[in-house]
Amino acid sequence: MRAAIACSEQVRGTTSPNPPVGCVILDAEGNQVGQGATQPPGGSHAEVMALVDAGTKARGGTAVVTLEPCAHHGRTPPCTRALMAAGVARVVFAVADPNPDAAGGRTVLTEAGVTVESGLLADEVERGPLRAWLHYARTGRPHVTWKYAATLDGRVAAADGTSRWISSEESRAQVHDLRRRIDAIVAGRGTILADDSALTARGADGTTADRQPLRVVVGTGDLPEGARVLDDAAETLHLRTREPSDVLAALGERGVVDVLLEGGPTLAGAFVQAGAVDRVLAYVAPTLLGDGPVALGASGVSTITGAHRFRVEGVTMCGPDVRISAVPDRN
Ligand code: AOF
Ligand code: ZN
Repeated sequence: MRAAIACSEQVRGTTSPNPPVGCVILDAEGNQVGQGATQPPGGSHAEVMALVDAGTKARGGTAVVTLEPCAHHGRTPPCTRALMAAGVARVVFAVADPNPDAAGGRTVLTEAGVTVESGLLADEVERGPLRAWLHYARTGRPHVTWKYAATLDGRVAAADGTSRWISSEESRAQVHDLRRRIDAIVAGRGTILADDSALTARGADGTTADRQPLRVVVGTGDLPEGARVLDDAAETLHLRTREPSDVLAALGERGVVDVLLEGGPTLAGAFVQAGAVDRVLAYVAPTLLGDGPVALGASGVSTITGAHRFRVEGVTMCGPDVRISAVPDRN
C-alpha cells in the first residue's frame, strides 16, 4: 500500500476532478510486478495502468489500490471488469469510494469470487493523497489549505510592508513543491498589488516547474497591466468577488478539487469566517518583528469563546522553521 501511495503522489495535481489513485500488482508469489496511477480525466484509472504494466503476471495475483475499484462505466470502463479479466485473485484497497456512481466495486468483485480486503493504511490515504478529493466528493466543495509564513510573533511582513524571505529556503522550496501538486492557488488582489506575486511553482534555481496550478486572483478591481500573475507562465482566473462561497462555487464548477489559499490576511480572514478553511499550513520562522501585519485579518471573532478552534495533526521542522499542519476541530 505504501508503494501504491507513492504512485498516487506522482500524479497529484493532474487528475482533478478525478482522484489521484495509486495501484500496485503482486503476482501469485507476492512479488511486485506492476504499478500505475490515475491518468488525467478521460484517461485510464490506476488499476488499468498497473495491469498493463504487469501483463500476464497479474493472473492469480493481488491488486493493492488506494481507492475501492470503480464498478461503473464512466469516461472509462469499470476497473472491476479489468481486474477480473486479468485474473486477479485478491484486491486490497484502503478507502471505499464515496461517489455513488462509481461505488459497489467491492460487491461486484466479491460476487465474482475475488477476495476483497479493505481499510489497509486507510488513515494515511485519507489524510494524504485522497484528502482533497474525498472532501470534494463528500461536500461538493474544493478542499482549501490556507498556507502562510509568519514570524514567531505571527507577522507576515515588517512595518514598511517588506515581506520577502520571512521563511527559510527549505520552507520556500517545500511550498513550491506543494504548488506543483495542487490544482489552484488563490490570492487576494491586494496581495498581487502589494507584492506582485507570480503565484507559480518554481525550482530552487527560479525556473518555472513542469506543472503549474491555476492562478486565481480574488477581488473586484482591475489588475495592473504587466502584473506577473498575468504572464503566460500559467493560466490565471480573476474572480471579481469577495465572497469565499462564490470563489469555491466557481472553482468547483471548473473541476478544481485541491486549493492552496495564499494570502493575504483579509481574504484568509473571510475564508476562516466562512468555515471554508479545511487545513492550516503554517511555516513559523524563529524571527521577531514586533510590528507589521499579522497572518489573519478579521474573521468574525470578538470574544475568546468565539475563537476558531483547530487541532494540530502534524509538526515538523523545515530547516530552521517549524511547519504546523492543523485541521478544524469540529467537536
Ligand atoms: C478507480 N481508479 O484510478 C480512479 C477512480 O470519469 P471516470 O470514468 O474517470 O470516473 C471517475 C470516478 O471514478 C471518480 O469520481 C471516482 O469515483 C472513481 N475514480 N476509480 O477505480 C482510479 N481515479
Ligand atoms: Zn476505475
